[in-house]
Amino acid sequence: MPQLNQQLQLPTSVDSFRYDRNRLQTGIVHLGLGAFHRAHQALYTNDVINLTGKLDWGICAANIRSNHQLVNTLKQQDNLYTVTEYQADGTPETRVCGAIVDTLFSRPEPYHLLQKMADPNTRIVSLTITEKGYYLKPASRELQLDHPDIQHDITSPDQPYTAAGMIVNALNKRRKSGIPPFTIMSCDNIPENGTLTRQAVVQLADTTDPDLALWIRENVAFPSTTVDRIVPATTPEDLKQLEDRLGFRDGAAVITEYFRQWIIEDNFPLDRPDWDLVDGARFVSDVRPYEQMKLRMLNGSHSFLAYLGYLAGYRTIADTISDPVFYTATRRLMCSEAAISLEMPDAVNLEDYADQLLKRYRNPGLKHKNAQIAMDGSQKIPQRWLDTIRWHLQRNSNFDCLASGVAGWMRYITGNDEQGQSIELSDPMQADLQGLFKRYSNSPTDYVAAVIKQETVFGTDLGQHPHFIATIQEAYNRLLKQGAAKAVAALSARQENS
Ligand code: NAI
Ligand code: CS2
Repeated sequence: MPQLNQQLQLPTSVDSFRYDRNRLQTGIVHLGLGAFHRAHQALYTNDVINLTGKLDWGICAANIRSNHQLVNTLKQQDNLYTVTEYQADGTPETRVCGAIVDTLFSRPEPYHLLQKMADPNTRIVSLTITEKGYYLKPASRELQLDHPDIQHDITSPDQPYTAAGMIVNALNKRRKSGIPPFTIMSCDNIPENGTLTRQAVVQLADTTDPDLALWIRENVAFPSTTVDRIVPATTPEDLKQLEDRLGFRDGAAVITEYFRQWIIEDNFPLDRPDWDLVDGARFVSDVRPYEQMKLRMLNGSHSFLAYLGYLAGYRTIADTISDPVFYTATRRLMCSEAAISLEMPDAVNLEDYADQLLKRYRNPGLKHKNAQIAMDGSQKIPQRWLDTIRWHLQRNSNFDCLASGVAGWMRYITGNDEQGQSIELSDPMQADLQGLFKRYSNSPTDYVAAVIKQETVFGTDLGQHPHFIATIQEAYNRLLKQGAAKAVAALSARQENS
């Protein structure tokens, strides 16, 4: 079976880039070369280059922690890969993305990556390093200064491990050589992702070089972005299916939906590609309303479906949402609990947004695993659920669906499902959380109270809030007694004003 590379004659059904890729220069260094970057920012950039013919925004994409194999695969394929987009009816369309010109893996030696970041042609450093890659405490959003990886970057700033450490090092090089700083663009699902990235970078720089920290604060742009496109992890079965359909092998293929959206704060002192020439991308002065809408309605309902759906025996979002009680409860979470907490510009209709999301979740082409979304819950739930719950607590209004979500997460992280089968967990706080479960295994009420006392996730307020604690304890006990399917059925049957 032939492999995708620059020499391969593509079948006519596969669209490709229309620019002279050999002349493409690197203008962007991306950290976190995962599925999402390939299906979103890299493809947007590819499409802009197609439209404008400007060849100075090629991407050097790097992994700094995991996914070394992907870097090797892309190198073997001349950094080419396919993106398969599924229409809502399940029809796939495949095209080749050419925007990535170089790929790097930074361990054990970050020298080449740091040089690339310090290069004057690099004008943007973008990030999709997952929520935990920022090393911020999820509730207080302070840098975890005592984390071993951050400690490493404080004591060995020339051999950094973390994205913040790499950025501090490269900005220092540029400052010393009189090269203007690159713009740093986070594309992760964290609130005010530009502001939080700045917080991590400045706080880290401050520990070793306060002058540099001040210079970063005054000179470096950290635009926030809201990103949206559902991109499940590609499975070996996906690759095999593609191979059978296309007649060539692509070990770096990504599968996604047709929908894509990118709302970007327009703050790029060294310029940027005109991403807004492509459908779904927009430059704005303030992304916050869109970001809250997306985090609370999309990501909030995703996590609800992931934990409770998994416990009820479903393995993918599409399967979970095809159960009518999950559909109704999820719509209720979106419209009656999340949407009412949002203040949006007039043109945005949140009921339409909810219905569009529910349609996207049903896409038969996407096998988005509940277990993938369930990962790293301790880093995700503050922005997806807890801020909305605080809104309800202030108004004494109903948040039963969100409370069931929190209870579902607490049940999921015990590591065993409702049939007693073990769940493969992945969360940076896993050891602490499992420790609490073992300690309070005889008392669900104490277990719930002890988890809520974790200030890293729940802040200093929720652990002191009797109504919050009682509501989650009740939801957790209901889940233990009835199981997830019945608990969700009860949510879906509830009268709107009860
Ligand atoms: P992925 O698993 O394919 O890639 C994760 C990337 O993060 C890898 O490159 C990995 O090396 C890197 N990473 C993990 N931990 C890190 C750390 N501590 N420091 C530095 N890098 C680290 O995941 P995918 O799909 O690319 O998603 C990544 C992020 O993109 C998500 O966490 C989310 O914030 C954002 N995103 C993802 C969407 C999706 O549907 N997949 C859609 C919207 C946003
Ligand atoms: C998902 C998101 O993995 C998760 O936690 O909720 O990555 C989701 O697919 C995207 O935010 C959609 O834009």
